[in-house]
Amino acid sequence: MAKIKQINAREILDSRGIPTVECQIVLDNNVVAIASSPGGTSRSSYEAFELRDNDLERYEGQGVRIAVDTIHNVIFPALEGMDITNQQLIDRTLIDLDGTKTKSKLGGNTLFCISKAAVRAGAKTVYQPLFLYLRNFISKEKLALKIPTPAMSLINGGMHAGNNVDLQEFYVIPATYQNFSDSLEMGVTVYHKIRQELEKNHLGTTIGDEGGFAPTFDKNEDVLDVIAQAVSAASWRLGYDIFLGIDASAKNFYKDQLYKIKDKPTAMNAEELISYYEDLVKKFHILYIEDPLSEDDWDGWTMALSKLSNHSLIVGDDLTATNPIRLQMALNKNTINSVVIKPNQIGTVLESLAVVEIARHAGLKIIVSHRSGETNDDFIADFSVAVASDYVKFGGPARGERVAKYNRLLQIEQMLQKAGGNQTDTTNE
Ligand code: 2PG
Ligand code: MG
Repeated sequence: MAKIKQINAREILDSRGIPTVECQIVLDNNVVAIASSPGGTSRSSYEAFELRDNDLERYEGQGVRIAVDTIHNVIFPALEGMDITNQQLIDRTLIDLDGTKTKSKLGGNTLFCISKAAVRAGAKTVYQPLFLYLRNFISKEKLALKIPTPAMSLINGGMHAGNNVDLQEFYVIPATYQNFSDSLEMGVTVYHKIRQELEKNHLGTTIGDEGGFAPTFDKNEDVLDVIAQAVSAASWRLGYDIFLGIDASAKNFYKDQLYKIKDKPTAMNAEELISYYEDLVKKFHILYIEDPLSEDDWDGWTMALSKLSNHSLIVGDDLTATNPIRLQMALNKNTINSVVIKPNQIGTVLESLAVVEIARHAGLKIIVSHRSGETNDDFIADFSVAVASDYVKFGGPARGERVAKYNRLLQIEQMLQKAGGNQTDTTNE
């Protein structure tokens, strides 16, 4: 039985140049595992609290030295000597040490990197790849191992870009009939075709926070036009080979119970916004609509599901916040048929796996997602395979912190191919 011998934590930077927490767990068998926490820009009001120093003399108050000290002085003494494979006890201890519903005492960012590093150290100890080790903590009726389909955010808007686009993310989603590496290649090919389309139209090709292009446009719909042109320039058929998706993140253009986007002269109520989406669905084969309404516009959400779910996945993210109570509310109110899982929104690995179980039971499609502020930690790639998620969204194929996750999925795909489906043959890479 390997035990926790030491925990070192430090403040590092995420991909937005904002501090985040990294920690290293050392075991008495000399195994060392490192993990770091991501952070969101367009955060749900219902996700775990992020502990920041609020010391305006450093990083505009965003420093995480208090979190680092908390790891050394509060968390390490509680976890020292604990069996690393007893993840239930480790996560339980973290939750109890915090003792609040929203992790507001110690911070979800503080707890999450410890929980992740512990899982990683456990996997190394038993010589299992992380995605297989994680399956020890999910239900007995395990789904077949598969690599999810990438939903790649190839144009960034909203809070993820300095442009004028209201909707936050525009996805290209290859049809699910092919394997991961072929899907990835398709998405990347469209990415390069989009660059050519933007250059042809004298639009900017700088990229946003999540590795998608971030030019300015007259209307949100024009973004979809450019992507549709890029898909056809690659000789693929929209609605057959490739589908489009959006993360509206509608809370960011919701004010006084109305939604204001530049495509329409006046602000819209929920019904009008839904009929705007209906037009887009017809015109562009929109398979995936995330956060079409604001996070507390429950009636709007119920209407969206009933009107749009014949053709599209209606996906909760800000709405559900990887939180079991919010997810249950969303199910009771008939608002979604799909859900985003971002483990840092809840704060520990096992709590995120429990939310996946609820979603799976309810028959929802599952999308495992990065955050806009990422590090090169590729944990969510393994997590997505462990839970056999339907899709992943890891951003555009640019910026190391995005590509790290896609590259990890390529590694896992090869490991699974080599093992020929025999899980026990998979070497610990
Ligand atoms: C989202 C996420 C990731 P953020 O809204 O889905 O793309 O954004 O991490 O800024 O919350
Ligand atoms: Mg979202």
